[in-house]
Parts: sequence; structure tokens; C-alpha cells
Amino acid sequence: MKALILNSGMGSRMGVLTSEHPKCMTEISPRETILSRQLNQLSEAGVKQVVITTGLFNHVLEAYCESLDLPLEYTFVHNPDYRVTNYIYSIYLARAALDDDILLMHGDLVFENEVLDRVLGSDSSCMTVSTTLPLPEKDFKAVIRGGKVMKVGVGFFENAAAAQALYHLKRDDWRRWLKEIEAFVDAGKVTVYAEEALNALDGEANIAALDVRDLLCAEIDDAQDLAVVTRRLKEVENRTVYMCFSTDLIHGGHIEIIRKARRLGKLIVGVLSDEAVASYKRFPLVPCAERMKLFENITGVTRVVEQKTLSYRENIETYRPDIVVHGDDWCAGFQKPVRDEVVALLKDYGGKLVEFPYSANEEYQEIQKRQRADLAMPDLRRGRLRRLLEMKGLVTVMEAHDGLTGLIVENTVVHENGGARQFDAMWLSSLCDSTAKGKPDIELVDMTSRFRTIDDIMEVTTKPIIFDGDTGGLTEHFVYTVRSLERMGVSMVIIEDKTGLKKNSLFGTEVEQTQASIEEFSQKIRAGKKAQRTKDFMICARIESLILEKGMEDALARAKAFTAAGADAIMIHSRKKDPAEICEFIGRFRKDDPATPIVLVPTSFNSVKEEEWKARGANIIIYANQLMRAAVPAIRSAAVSILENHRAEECDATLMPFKDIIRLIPEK
Ligand code: SPV
Ligand code: MG
Repeated sequence: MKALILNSGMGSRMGVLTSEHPKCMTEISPRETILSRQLNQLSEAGVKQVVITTGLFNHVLEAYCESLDLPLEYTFVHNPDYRVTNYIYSIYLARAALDDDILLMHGDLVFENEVLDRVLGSDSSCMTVSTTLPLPEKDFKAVIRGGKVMKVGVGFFENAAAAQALYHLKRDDWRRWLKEIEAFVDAGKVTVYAEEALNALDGEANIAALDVRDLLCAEIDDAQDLAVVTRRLKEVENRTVYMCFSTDLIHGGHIEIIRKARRLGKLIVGVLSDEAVASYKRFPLVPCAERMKLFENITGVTRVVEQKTLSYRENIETYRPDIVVHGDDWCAGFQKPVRDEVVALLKDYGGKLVEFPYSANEEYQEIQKRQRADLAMPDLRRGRLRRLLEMKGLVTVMEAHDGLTGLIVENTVVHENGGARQFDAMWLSSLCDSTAKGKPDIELVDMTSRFRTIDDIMEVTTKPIIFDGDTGGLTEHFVYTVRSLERMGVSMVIIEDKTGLKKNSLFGTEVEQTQASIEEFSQKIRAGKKAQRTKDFMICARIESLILEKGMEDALARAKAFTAAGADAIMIHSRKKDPAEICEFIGRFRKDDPATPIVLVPTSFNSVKEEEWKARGANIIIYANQLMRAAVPAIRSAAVSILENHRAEECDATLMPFKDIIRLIPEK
């Protein structure tokens, strides 16, 4: 692609403005001339070769182009007969340099970037027209038939639209026109517009009419035009463009979309808050404040602001951008409601949505995959629970007891109102880990085996893990467990204040269970905290007083003592359906201690929604056994059906299709 800029005209209607230099060097803002603007635009759009025809002041023009120091390769073609010929003759003189796709423009044309992007992006040859502007009396009009430009000239008023001499000409179409130009010149027709030669082709040059409507694309013929264009240019340059990013790694694809967006106006970048990113894709590796700094340092970004939610409402209402830019991938799928809201908000004040085609670049996807793999590394995984607590206030945790359930907790997402919900972390339940191995929940499955389960889950997931440490065993053993868990990248261990043979809490007082003394258990917490090596790891003290019917006062006294011993969180358990005693505990504990996280396992008291727990002051909600309890009846009924029917056909409808199960686990 070569650009051809026609600058051999005299510009005599500009008066004194063109007494010392050609018209294209007329200033249109304190920083630019018509020509410098065009050349900058071409360079930014990736055009490298520019052919410029010159006339009067040709040396001034050549020196000026070089002084702009742009990465452009110029070919200057001087038309010595500029006083007595029209640009048809200049093109003729330049013809040897024009063997390519051509971007043809008059040297007095000022257009906004979007116009150039659309012209360059056109798949076929095209010419800019405007169907919204009134037909100009003395300037070019194009006769359009079936979207095609048939004739261009000043005298056409039927089926015509205002037209500007800005063309993208594919090589073959250009050749046809150029051949006709040669014929005209050879016949001595050198004072007519080059478009006369085009008109002789009667549509054979295949030039589509590209309707730029109200976008700025105007020529400057006289001082009045100059005033109008200068004012419009100011408006264009003061336009604000808004774009939101959730990424924590900036790659070439982002830079490219930023480059395109800033060509539309002053670019405000919204950076999605950590909480919003975590809810919709994954935990951000780089916190919001840092991500904002990254964007602040990208050329062309005027301002960086936080976008707190997936919804653009707050920022659109605050900044009222003229344009919002997004990839067109949100036109369908879960982001569609967000898009719909943006469209409605923009419509309110006449803002515009610009959507660039989304291309899933494999290289960038690979980077993202690698980044995701980083999240699984022990050091990065371990600290994330604390950060999630700080960020969200309430963290939801789902039980996983093997690689497959780990994957389900990792990947299950529900979309609602343009937002997304997923579990924040995983619970390695002693009950489910034991049950999966066909063993009772009595600390019979040894630590080696339980670590093996952690390893299986960790291998295929990235979310933080809370480990059910039962009683923690002997203090002398617990300190080793803490170190091992920490090293593996587990975020928290929960130990319960029981001693002797532990049974599952949900048996309550139906079975013999002994609570450890406050002192004995506090000592275990202290030893565990002393053993840990990182600041991230958390030890949570689980209080069994309500389960063992020792009363609320005992539970509260223990909570206070265990926190004083160094527990990073308190879990209060109950096996009652009614959440009243849990609510009372939270209310009373929070009076003295607003900060220590409270953990709940609402298996029995399951009627309260997460939002209410959060409002009451709870911080971690563990769904301790639901995945396993969902699986057992399903597997058993398949076994029963096969036994009853002496074949598998009847149960097949209740099963996952075979083709799905073999693809359930993607290959790395
Ligand atoms: C577990 O899931 O193993 C627990 C929670 O410890 S509960 O079963 O409610 O005791
Ligand atoms: Mg347990």
C-alpha cells in the first residue's frame, strides 16, 4: 500500500495563508498543519511509503516533510506545469511510482482517524462519501448506484452524495483508472479532474461508496473552511473514549487495541477491581493498584480509573465518555447484559459504542495459560486466601475430595445479570476424604494419605485450599503437619478442640466425644503458630462447645482464649437446623472482636443466604460435603438399575454421555 497525496495545486483561494508555502502546510491547530496531520495519521496507521506530487514551493514542502522526522519513505514528484495543468497531470507524472494498492487523497483534506481506519480497512476499493451532509454546491459529489460510485464531479445532483477525494484503490481497480488517466493526458486533456477519467470507466473501477456520515472528513479551500475545520478538529480531539481492562498482564494485543482506541479521542482506561476480576475469571496475580500503574505508563492513555464492578454504569455516569470501546466478543454470551446496559446508558446522551473484532490470538492465549499455571504454585496459592478475605469480606468454599471434584470446584461458574459467581476456595473435608476411601471419619485415614489427596487436587486446580485438620493430633505431631501443609501451598488448617478418639461433629452427643481443655488446645495453637514459616498460612480454631452442648458462654470464652493464643480465625459449629445459636455467637463475638475471621459450616443450618451471613459478620462459608452427598445417590441408583435390569440400557439416560466423559478432562 502506498499513499498518494496531491499537492501541486496553487491554493490561491487561501489568500495570504499560502503566500510562502503550499496550502497543505496551513496550520490547523497550534501543533499541526494539514500535511503533518495526514502524515502522522498515515504513519500511525502503518503506511510506510508516501508519494507526494508538488508544484509551487516544492522545495519548501520537501524540506518540511523531512523535518517531521516520521518513519515514512517519500517519493516527491514535481509537476513543473502546475500553473496550467490539473492534478490529472501530476498523477500521470507520478505513475511509475504507483504500482501498488493506493490510498489517494487531496493535500487539503482533513479527516479524523476513524475515517482513515475505515478507508484502509475496506475490503474493496472505496471512496468516502457522506449521506448526512447536504449536497455541496461547488464541491465533489458522487453518483451512487447499488453502493457503487459511478461518477464523481461537481455537476452531479441526481442520486448523489457529498464526496471527498479520499480513496482506497485496490491495485487492479487503480490500474484501470490510471490507464484511463494516461489516455486522457495523451489526448491532451490535462486541465480536467482525474475523476473525469474515472467517469469514463462508468463504474468499472469498482469503487464502493464508504459512507462516513458525520465523521470529520473535509477539504480546506478558503479561510472560512479553515475556521470550520479547526473548530471541528478541536471537538474531535476533545472526545473522550472509555475502555475497561481486567488483565494483569499487558501483551501486544492490548497495546494494539489501546492504539486503536486512542485514535478515537482522549483515552480513559478503567481497570477492573480485584473483586470483580476474581468473580468473573480468576484471582488477579497483580493487584488493582499495580495494574492501574501499568496502564498509566502506556502511551496514549490519558487517565486511569478503577471500575469497581463488571457493570460500566458508575464510570459511564461519572465520565460520560463520547465513545466506549470493547471487543465484539461481548455481543453474545454472559457479558451481553453488561453490553446491553452500556448501549442503553450511551443512548441516553448520544454516546457511541465502537466494537473492534475480537481475535483469539494463540500466542496470547498461551501466555494466559502459563499465567494461570503460576496461580497453582505453592507460594502464590497459599497467600491468596488472606487476600480474598481482605478483598471480599466473605469467601465461599466448596468441598473437594479428589482431582475430579477439585476440577468441578475450580471451573464451575454461574452467570447472572452480566456478572459471574464461582467458589473462592476448596475444603478438604476429613469426612469426605475418609468416605471416599470407604473409611469412617475418625482420624483413621493417616496424614500421608490425606496429603496425597491434597496433591491430586492441587495438580489440577489453582484455588486456595482449607484443610480439615481434625483435632490436629498430638501437639508434637501438629507442628510437623503445619510445616508440611504450608510447604504444599495450603492456606489454612482448621483444628477442632476435641481430644481422644474424634468422631464427626454431626453425631453431636449421640457418641462419646471429649472436648480439649482451653489450656491444652491453646497450647496446640501456640505451637502451630510458632512452627509456621510464612506470614500467609492461617490456623483456625474450631469450637465444639455448641455441638457438645457446653453452652454459649463456654463457646465465647474459648473463642477469646484461642484468638489470644494466636488463632487466625475462629470456626463455630452447630448441628441445629435453626441458625439462632450461630447468629447469637457471631453477634456476641463481634462485639469484642471486629476483625478475627469467623468460619461457618452451614450443613444443618442451611437456610441462611451468604449475603446475610456476611451482613452478620461471618467471613468464610464452607459447603463441607454437598458434592459427595450429591454423588452417592446417583452412583448407587446406577448400580441398582443395572442389577435390576440385567443390562445398562435403562440407566443410560441418567448418565453423562460417554463422548462427554472422555473429553471431560482436557489434555494439558
Ligand atoms: C468435615 O467436613 O469433615 C467437617 C465438617 O469436619 S463436619 O462434617 O460438619 O464436622
Ligand atoms: Mg472433619
